[in-house]
Amino acid sequence: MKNRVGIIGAPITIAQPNYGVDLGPNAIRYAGLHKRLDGLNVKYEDYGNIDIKNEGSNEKDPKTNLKNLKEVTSGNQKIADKLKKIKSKGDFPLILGGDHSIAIGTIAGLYSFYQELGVIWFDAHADLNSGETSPSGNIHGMSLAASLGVGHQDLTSINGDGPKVKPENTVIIGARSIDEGERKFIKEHGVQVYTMHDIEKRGMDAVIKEAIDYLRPRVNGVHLSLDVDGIDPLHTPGTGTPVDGGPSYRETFHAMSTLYDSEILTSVEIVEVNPLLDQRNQTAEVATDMIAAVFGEKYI
Ligand code: 6HN
Ligand code: MN
Ligand code: MN
Ligand code: MN
Repeated sequence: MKNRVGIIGAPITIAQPNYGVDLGPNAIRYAGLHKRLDGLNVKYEDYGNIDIKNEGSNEKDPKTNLKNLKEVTSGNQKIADKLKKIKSKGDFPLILGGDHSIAIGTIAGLYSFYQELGVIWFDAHADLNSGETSPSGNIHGMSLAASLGVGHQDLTSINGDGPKVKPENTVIIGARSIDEGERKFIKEHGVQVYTMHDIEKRGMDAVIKEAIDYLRPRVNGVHLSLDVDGIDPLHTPGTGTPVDGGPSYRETFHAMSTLYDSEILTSVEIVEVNPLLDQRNQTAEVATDMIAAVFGEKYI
């Protein structure tokens, strides 16, 4: 990575029900993020955390079936603005969440720079719900749909109306908990999904390489959105919506390392680290290991 890395903490928590995910950015810093980047000779500027107001009623709005829409929207507006600022300086964005709703803001901000943005969504979930389909009303389960232009107008119109990424430029990896409405969405819109079945059958190496080869000719930038619940909760218990049966530490590290080698990424975000649900900050440490891998750390 030749550009300087611009680190931003994006501590939104109210797009899901567990408090503590706002502490994710600092937990990752405490786990040694700066030292790891220093060790890789990666230049960076840490811009600290965006000032987010995490106060909402936490009640589903009976009309929209959404919780805290106004607050999640304004937080993501701030994230989009910050993204634009640091991209204008030429930085490579590294965003630390925060719950997964922050992807709405990061991808909206990136849209100003990449009209053909590719997205790799590494997650146990598809995050393709909307008010109509969501079983929970939690907006962190709707962030990919909103980025694709589907969902409440407030969410889809951050940094300009409409889709910020195309379904054919979107790849989900690691999915194993997909809601009924999300299944329909995938079929209708043609998002590329590698579930755990594909990973089990073909191996992570084949899957990540196919994803890279698929995206490379189609896009002019690739954003990695890494939800730590994508990794098996044996390694990352400190997260709000863990799902058993995910890729191991080894498989995930290999995927990150292969992404580094491919030189395809233009931004990275890591989300859903919740130190209050964790044991001895282990989830932030694993998250930091994965960030190190994606910025070039090798075994030897
Ligand atoms: N995440 N599909 C569930 C929901 O409530 O919509 C879980 C969402 C999890 C969100 O992975 O960021
Ligand atoms: Mn997610
Ligand atoms: Mn998830
Ligand atoms: Mn370690």
